[in-house]
Amino acid sequence: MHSLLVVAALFVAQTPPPKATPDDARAFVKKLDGDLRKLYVRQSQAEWIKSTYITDDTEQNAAAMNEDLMAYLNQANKAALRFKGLKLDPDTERMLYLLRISSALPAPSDAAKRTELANTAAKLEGLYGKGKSCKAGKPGKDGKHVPSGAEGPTTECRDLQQLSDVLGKIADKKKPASYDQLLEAWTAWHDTSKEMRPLYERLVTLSNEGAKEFGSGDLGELWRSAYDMSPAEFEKETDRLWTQVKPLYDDLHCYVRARLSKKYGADKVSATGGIPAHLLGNMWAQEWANVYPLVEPYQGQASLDVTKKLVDQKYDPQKLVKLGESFFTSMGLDPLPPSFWSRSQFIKPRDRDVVCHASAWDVTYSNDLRIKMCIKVDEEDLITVHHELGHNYYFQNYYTKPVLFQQGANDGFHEAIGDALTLSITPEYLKSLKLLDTLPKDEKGLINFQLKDALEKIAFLPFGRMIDQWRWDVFTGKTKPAEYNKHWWELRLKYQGVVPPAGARTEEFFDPGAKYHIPANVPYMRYFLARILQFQFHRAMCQAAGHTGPLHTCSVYGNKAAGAKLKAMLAMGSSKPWPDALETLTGQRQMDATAILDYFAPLQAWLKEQNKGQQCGW
Ligand code: X8Z
Ligand code: ZN
Repeated sequence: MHSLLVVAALFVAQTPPPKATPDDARAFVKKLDGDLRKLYVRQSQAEWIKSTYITDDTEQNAAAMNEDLMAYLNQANKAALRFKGLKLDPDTERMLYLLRISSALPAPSDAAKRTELANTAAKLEGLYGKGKSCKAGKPGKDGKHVPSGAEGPTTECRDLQQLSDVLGKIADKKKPASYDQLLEAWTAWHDTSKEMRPLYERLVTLSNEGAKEFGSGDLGELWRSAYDMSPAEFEKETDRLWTQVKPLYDDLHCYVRARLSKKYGADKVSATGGIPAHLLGNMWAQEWANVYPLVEPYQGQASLDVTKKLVDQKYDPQKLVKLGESFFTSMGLDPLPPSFWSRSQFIKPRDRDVVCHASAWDVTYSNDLRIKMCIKVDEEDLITVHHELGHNYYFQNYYTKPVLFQQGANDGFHEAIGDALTLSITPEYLKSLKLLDTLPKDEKGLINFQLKDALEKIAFLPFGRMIDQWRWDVFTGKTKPAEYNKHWWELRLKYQGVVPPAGARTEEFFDPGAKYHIPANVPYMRYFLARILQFQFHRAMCQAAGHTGPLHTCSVYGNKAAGAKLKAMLAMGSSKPWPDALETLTGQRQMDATAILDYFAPLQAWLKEQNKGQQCGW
């Protein structure tokens, strides 16, 4: 080779790439914001259409938009690596951090795999939304047998709503569901998720590959990286919080089990083991309010049946949402925009499949607020409406920020806002709305009210903690596909003290898929955090409102000072690490379960008395 050429080649090989500067990083995140905004808007429009009208076309359309977004995020994350180690201004630094953790479903750079991942994810959520249990083979009009799977007027299908209604009737005053009906409804729904299993396996494999390219060991680790601390520290945090609240859960479990064992007999509900999952009034045994009449502490107290009042007073879905909005506006927050009322989905359309699982949206990232629900007029959905509006009010207060800052301080914050306000739905507030006739007056009334509350809030805690434990174990590979169901039920027992109805559930089934967030790939630890955080938020708002009595007696309805404090935190979005946001509202920098324990202190003391002499635990 000519010597001059050798020198030139050496020069080329040895010149390091130009070093990225902080200015480059700033320009990068500016462009990122513009690009992401376009991609996010297109994606959420496609998602909205799909979720409110599930067809093969809308599914593919949404999958295609997701694919584009995934491709962009994959390359943007790689491009951002060149800013590693640079001293950057806090906003730029934070956006680069948020970019890395922004996707719950990171895709590999291989285009074919990315397409497969996007299609798989869309199919899984679609399967859940379309899930029905059909009984074919009933006699047709002419008395002939209708073959299994045949669609037609004699094929009777029930969707999640209908099957959940059966479970919810465990303690119905007029016509309670029998043990066998409960078992049948539970089994019918849990059979619908069988076919998700191979798709879920692929989702795990492909998204894990994506997570590795994003610099995490597996997808669970990437999810655990989203809390301004190391993944290992976050796992410890969740354990610390769970340890704080577990004794209260154990007391509740012990009391409820004893009552159910008495009702159904020790052969059906063992006095010392786990509670069968179909006997807690909810498809997933995650919230137990429907068993309240079976476990009511004191008979003959003021009725707490809000559902009956809502129906008597002719509430409709719109009116229920208006009631929710009025709570927020009473605290000085703005009304929802007119487009909210015309664009939301409040009721289940008669003629098409939709994703009924409730959600809240800002479709264009610019105050285009909506909720998507299939509202029933009952107490459960009154609470869910407040929950969803909490999301909308977060959106409303940060929509002027860069898109990467348009998120909760962490995802648990987002889930906790509406719930925090529902803690102010006290008997006094309900009475003022004529949704209760009389106030629970003495200690007995208080215990009834708190027990009903705890069946929602406390019963949920171990469920909230276990779901992602299962996924974390699946994503690391500790749990292999051949043990999906086995591990699911191990964790259900370990955390919740719940067992599968009628014996073991084999690997023929895929019971995790019967819970929306698994096929929809929504991380779940957020709900566990939210159950703790909401009480912390409530305590802080009560302090701002000048409340001095016990925490469970406080309502911040109508309190502008509490509203202003809340608003200040909401407006931060995810622009600062979450401890900063928490401090803005509460003065604390740590998540802390003492507020939820304080709130339920009267009930816990009472439960301890009731459980005396019982062998608690399982
Ligand atoms: O999924 C939800 C909300 C939408 S973010 C309706 N929740 C969890 C669930 O239903 O499992 C709220 C409580 C827990
Ligand atoms: Zn939510």
